[in-house]
Parts: sequence; structure tokens; C-alpha cells
Amino acid sequence: MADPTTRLEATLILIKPDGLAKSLTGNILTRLSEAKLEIAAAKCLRVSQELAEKHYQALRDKPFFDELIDYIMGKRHSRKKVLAVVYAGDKAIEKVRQLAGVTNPEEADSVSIRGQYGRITTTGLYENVIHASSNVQEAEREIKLWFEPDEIIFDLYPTVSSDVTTRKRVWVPTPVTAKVKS
Ligand code: FUP
Repeated sequence: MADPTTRLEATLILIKPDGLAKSLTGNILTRLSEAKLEIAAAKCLRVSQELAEKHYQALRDKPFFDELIDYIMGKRHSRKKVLAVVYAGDKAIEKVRQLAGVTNPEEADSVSIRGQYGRITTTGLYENVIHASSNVQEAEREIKLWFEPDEIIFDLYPTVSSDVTTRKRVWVPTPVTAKVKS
């Protein structure tokens, strides 16, 4: 069995709805590229109540929890989606957290992503434009929550084959058009 301590380190980042509404995607990805990590997975998705609550389960007793759930679901912004990206590489978690800055945008280094682009709302919620996993355990839990194994190009964590059959939408086949005689 592979030694888990030698595993490729990975971290989850989310560009939150405020980051997308402010057209910061390009700037944020450019800043994150400074860490010289590999993008292992990426997708744009709408966040369900269930996913939001699971993601922030550790904060469920906080007074700002309901506001936080509305925020990550995009209910406070014009963009009801997030961009989720998995970065992999040496010290990925620490490098990305460094570039992201601390949770409170007012306390974050002014050249960090949160320091540059975040704000505190009038109700006191930190709208800090980006989520970044804070440790190895959190990264694993979050990556498994947001991505299926086949959506990630590296084998980050052990998988098993499962025969579960689920109904899913597929593309309608493109009709073969008859050749028009000239
Ligand atoms: P972080 O790991 O930096 O995202 O920080 P937390 O998991 O503690 O917080 C998650 C989110 O809750 C933050 F991104 C913003 C929000 N939050 C507040 O609005 N106020 C707080 O005092 C703490 C967190």
C-alpha cells in the first residue's frame, strides 16, 4: 500500500460568487499560478443547499452560518455558481493559503487575493472571494465532496470500483444530415 505521507498534496480552491460577479476569475487564476502547482481538476457549478451545508459543516453553530450558506450558493450576487479547482503539487495547501491570505479580508496581507479583493459586508460577513483548504485532512474531505474520482486527472486518494447505476443526462445524438444533391 502506498505510504499516505508520500501522497501528492492537493488542495481545493473555490472562486466564490463574489469573485465571479466581480470578473476576478482571470486575476485570481493568474495569482494562483505563482505557486507553480498543477491544475488537477476544474469545473463550474451551481451549489446546492446540501453541498453548501456539508462544505461548511464545521461552522454550523456560528451566527453567520445561514448568511454564509446564501453567500456560497450565490444568493447575494449576480452569479449563482462557483468555480472549483483542485491544485496539486509540493506544499500545495500552504502555498495557496499564502496567496489567498487570511480569512478576514481586512486583516489579510494587502497584496494577497483576499486582501486585494475581499470585503466585509454591513452585516459583518467576510466576502473573501476565494476558499482554500486549510490542512491535509480538510483538503481530502473537501476534494471528495466537490469532485468524483474520474473528474480528477491524478489518483489522489484510493478508489474502489462500484456497480452503482445512476440515471444521468446524456447528449442527444447529432442527426446525420442527408447530402444535398447539387
Ligand atoms: P477559511 O478556512 O479561511 O475559509 O475560514 P473559515 O473556514 O473559518 O470560514 C469560512 C468562511 O466563513 C469565510 F470564508 C468567511 C466566513 N466567516 C465570516 O464571515 N466571519 C468569520 O468570523 C469567520 C468566517
